[in-house]
Amino acid sequence: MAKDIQISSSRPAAVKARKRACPEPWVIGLITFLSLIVLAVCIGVTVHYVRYNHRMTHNYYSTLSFTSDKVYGEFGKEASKNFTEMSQRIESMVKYAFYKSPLRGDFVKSHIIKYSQEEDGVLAHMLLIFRFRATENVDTKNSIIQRILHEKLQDATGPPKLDPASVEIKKINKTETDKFLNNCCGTRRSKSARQSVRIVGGTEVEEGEWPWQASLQWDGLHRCGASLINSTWLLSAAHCFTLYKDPARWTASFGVTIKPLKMKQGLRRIIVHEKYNHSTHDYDISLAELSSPVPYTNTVHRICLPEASHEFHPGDEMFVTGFGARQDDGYTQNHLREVQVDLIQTDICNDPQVYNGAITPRMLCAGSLQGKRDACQGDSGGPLVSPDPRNIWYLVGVVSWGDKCGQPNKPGVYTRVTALRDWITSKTGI
Ligand code: 4AZ
Repeated sequence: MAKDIQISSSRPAAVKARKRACPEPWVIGLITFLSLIVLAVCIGVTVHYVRYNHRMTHNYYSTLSFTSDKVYGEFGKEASKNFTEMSQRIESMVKYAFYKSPLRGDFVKSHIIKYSQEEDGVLAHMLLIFRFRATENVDTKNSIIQRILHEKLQDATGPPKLDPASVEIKKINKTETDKFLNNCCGTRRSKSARQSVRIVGGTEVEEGEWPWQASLQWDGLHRCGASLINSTWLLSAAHCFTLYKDPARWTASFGVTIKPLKMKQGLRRIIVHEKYNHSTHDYDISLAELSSPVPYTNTVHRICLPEASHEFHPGDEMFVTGFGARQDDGYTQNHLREVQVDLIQTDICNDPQVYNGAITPRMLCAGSLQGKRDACQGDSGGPLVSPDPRNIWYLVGVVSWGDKCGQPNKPGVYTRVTALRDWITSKTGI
């Protein structure tokens, strides 16, 4: 009986609830219709936003003639101080010209790749890089760029004295642009937004970040680092070759991993500095000639050598890279690593509690007096590098020696490239 009462009293309520939960078909239709409209509008807005904001890189090869109080011979040599200063001046004049123009939001940078001598002046050869919106008509850009340079460079204050009317522009593709950049020394591709954590205390790098880094291998086993200074010469440390002298058993590999390697080359000749002293580590420098030239690519190309008179200063940005151990007595690493180091003044490095006078004029110290950031076994011969204001990278030092790795007051000691710059020229013509 109680059961009957329950059934009869609850059934009408359930029916009512079901009726309320089920909307009319036309309401369902309306909701679906409105949802589709909202979705279509969202997709439309997103597509428009992406299309409007998506930018494509466009590259141009441009020449510009100018005169200067300096003669061509003073600045025509790539990686010289005068080359850098002249390039910086012209690049900033060009940048300023675009900043005052309707293309200010599209201009990325200009990059001088070389100079050539003309009858009544000098021709600067440069790459111009823009990022245009996908919606823009790029066919008309050549003439706009040319006109802006004609007009806006008129009032650029020198020296040098530019001839804006001489500007010529040619659109080039990415492959051609890369080829020009890879032929220049010390260029790097901008790295992706990877956190730069800071060998000992370092971090693994991406392909192409340090394109001049080589691994020197004896019978296929990594022994030392080296730097590519042109398509046939590697610069390394003398001590890498003290026990192993036969070039036929050495190979040089390129790329961020030892296995698999990106490119491999045999050695034809090894030149060790005549004054290399094994016990003091003085003149710890060597040259290795490759059996055939390496073709330059985005991931394999040369570093610039500083002039003998160039001075690096504490506070300059510097990195050391290598496949060496992560700690004293550790293992060779299969993946290339980098670590940021500080240049340490020689008088501080020669302090009694540091290296007590062992640092000669052919050496420099870099790392940290607190320890941790350092090169280690297996990094020897590899590069210590620093960028100039144009972000072109120079070889400052060659990993040479140190008291263990990453110890406080025992920074890494490097062969000072500027001190042996003329020796490098005498052997290679570079
Ligand atoms: C080495 O034995 C070595 N901490 C290289 C660099 C340093 C120490 C040792 C610097 O190849």
